Amino acid sequence: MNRKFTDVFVRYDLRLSDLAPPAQLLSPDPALQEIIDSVIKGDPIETAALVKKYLQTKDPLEIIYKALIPAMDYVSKLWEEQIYYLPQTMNASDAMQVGLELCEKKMGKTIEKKGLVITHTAEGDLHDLGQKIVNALLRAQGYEVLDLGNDVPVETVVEAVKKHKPIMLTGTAGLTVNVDAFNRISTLLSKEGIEIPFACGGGGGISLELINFRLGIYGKDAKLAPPMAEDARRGLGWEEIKDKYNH
Ligand code: B12
Repeated sequence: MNRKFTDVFVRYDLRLSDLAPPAQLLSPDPALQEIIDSVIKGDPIETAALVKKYLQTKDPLEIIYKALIPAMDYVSKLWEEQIYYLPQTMNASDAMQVGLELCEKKMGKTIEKKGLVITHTAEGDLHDLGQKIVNALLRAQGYEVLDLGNDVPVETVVEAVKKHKPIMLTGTAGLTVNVDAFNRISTLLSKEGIEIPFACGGGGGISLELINFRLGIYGKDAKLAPPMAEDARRGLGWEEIKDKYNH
């Protein structure tokens, strides 16, 4: 009997997959390169073990900026080039998160992030895979992400925005009918005088024509989330960002 429970949950299809690209040399330091490889491979257990090992001799910031972030940057490129699919991207993101948390624990504080983005999947909607990719790509680019989950009531989203004051809000949905929830969020935020960009995306049931409400910006692909957040961070208003992306 297999008593190693960590083996039970291993995705052997991914482990054996020949989709995995050849190891990419991103650091001249073999220790950092080992961490990079484990993140690209998407193995959170290995990443945790390596980060713990190298934290004994290395500065946590060096591990973050010279291994974890470049590794995830590379994974973002693999996603954009459609070499990596959802499972590989999510596994890599999990590995990076685990490593980041260990480094931050060692430092006793979190690293300075570029800005906070709140993400959610619409009220009534369970299609949250797009949101998970958005989270991963934003985190890879140094943004702090507050993930409210799926099927999030409109009021909860509005309360979270009021409380945490993000630079941008995102919404994901699969069902056409749930665009109404985005619309209600936009109305409630506008009533409160909160004018942040609200980037909305989703497959199947969601299209550019539906994202026609105030604050609403259409995101066809998750890879657009980091440049949109960058625009928000640089101080562009929702209308300017909408002009850039809604076509
Ligand atoms: C997987 C799936 C499910 C899974 C969802 C699992 C999960 N955890 O997400 C399950 C089985 C639960 C499901 C259930 C249902 N589903 Co469904 N589902 C799908 C399917 C096949 C794929 C969706 C998906 O995950 N794609 C992969 C992800 C990665 O893509 P994505 O979400 O589109 O995100 C991408 C972009 O949209 C964008 N993006 C997304 N969010 C954001 C945000 C920002 C800021 C940016 C920039 C970009 C961005 O980036 C992502 C990639 O780069 C679609 C078909 C389709 N063509 O979309 C139907 C689909 C969405 N489902 C549909 C339906 C009808 C249902 C059900 C009602 C079926 C039923 N009768 O029970 C239920 C409803 C459940 C509910 N309340 O939500 C319909 C919707 C039709 C419509 N017009 O409303 C679709 C279109 C199928 C169809 N052709 O009829 N479904």
